[in-house]
Amino acid sequence: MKIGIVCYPTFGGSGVVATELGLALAARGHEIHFITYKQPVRLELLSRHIHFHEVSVPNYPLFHYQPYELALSSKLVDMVKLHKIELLHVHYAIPHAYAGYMAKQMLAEEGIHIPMVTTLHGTDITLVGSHPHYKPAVTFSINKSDVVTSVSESLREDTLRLFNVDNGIAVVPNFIDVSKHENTFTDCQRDLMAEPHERIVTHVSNLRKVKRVTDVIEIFDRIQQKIPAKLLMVGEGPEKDTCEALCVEKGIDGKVVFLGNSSEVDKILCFSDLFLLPSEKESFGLAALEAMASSVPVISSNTGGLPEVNIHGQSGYLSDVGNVAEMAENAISILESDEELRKFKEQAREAAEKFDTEKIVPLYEAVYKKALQK
Ligand code: GMT
Repeated sequence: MKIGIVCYPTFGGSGVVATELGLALAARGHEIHFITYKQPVRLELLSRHIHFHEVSVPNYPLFHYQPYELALSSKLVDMVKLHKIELLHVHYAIPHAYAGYMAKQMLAEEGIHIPMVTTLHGTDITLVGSHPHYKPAVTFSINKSDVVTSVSESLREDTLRLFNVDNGIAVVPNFIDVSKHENTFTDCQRDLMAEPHERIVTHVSNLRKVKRVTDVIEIFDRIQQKIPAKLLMVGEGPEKDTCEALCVEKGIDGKVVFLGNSSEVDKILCFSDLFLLPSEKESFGLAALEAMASSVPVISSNTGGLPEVNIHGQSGYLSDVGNVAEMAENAISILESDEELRKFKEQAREAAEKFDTEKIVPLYEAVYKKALQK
């Protein structure tokens, strides 16, 4: 099948899922066309089955805001016609589903029918999408999609609660290639980051308020009072300065390393002992799944889709948002005993296997079939 994938090309989870999906579909023989404003970060290899088409928005002085949706919908029309794309899969409702629907209508005028699948990722619904300035357009685009999917049951419920949706929503969870995260602990450069007797605690995100990154520091502060440990903070974002200042205030800045954005998260996870994700909202928590696939147990909040991914008492522990004392206690209970840590590492990996690429990508293929029949 020839599939056009529209996504954000950045480090965010929706872009990562869209890119990994495109790569997995290409490996299964489909022809994939990524259509976005920059080559997606995880799309290193272009091949016979993988193409990238850049959307550029010409700068014109009259425009106070650049009309990206317009440029995207025009590009979609051109690419569908040129490459005979059979289906559009748009990730993140804003503005992709809206632009996709415009393209669909323009193509219909020329007698070309192209089904559109929209995947909702979370913030497009729970944060930005439900803002009154966007809500009518988001509701419209959801209802006009041929098939809508959400990355968790929790996000499906949120969408039905927040929007006037008259379209069904299928849950297709995020996925991971577990074979790529085989954690052998042989080539990990652990000693670069910590002393042999120290535990390594890791957090990966875009360091936004919604991730409650100051809770990460609070939890780690409690952990390091009981157990020798280092904290690795991976990612860039608006809360970074606040976190750095908090580490200085607590006198733990020597134990916290801010690594910035990294395309080698798997290598960092390889030598991590525990992953912290105390988010305010999280439709799925792909970062937690990546950690689990690398045999790293997860201490997280119980918000949104996290309980569908991180299984309490198995792959880690869940607590109410903001309950840093309980999160720290649970973290210490895993880290203080080698035996307990080994058990949770194994269990985390087992829980991740449910979301293996091999199991989830066929669900998307079934969704495409359904959309093509409409
Ligand atoms: O929250 C982020 O880090 C970025 C955001 C995005 O849109 O890329 O992530 C959302 O989509 C991910 C992939 O489906 C999910 O794993 C994240 O849980 C979700 N983030 C939120 O719901 C806050």
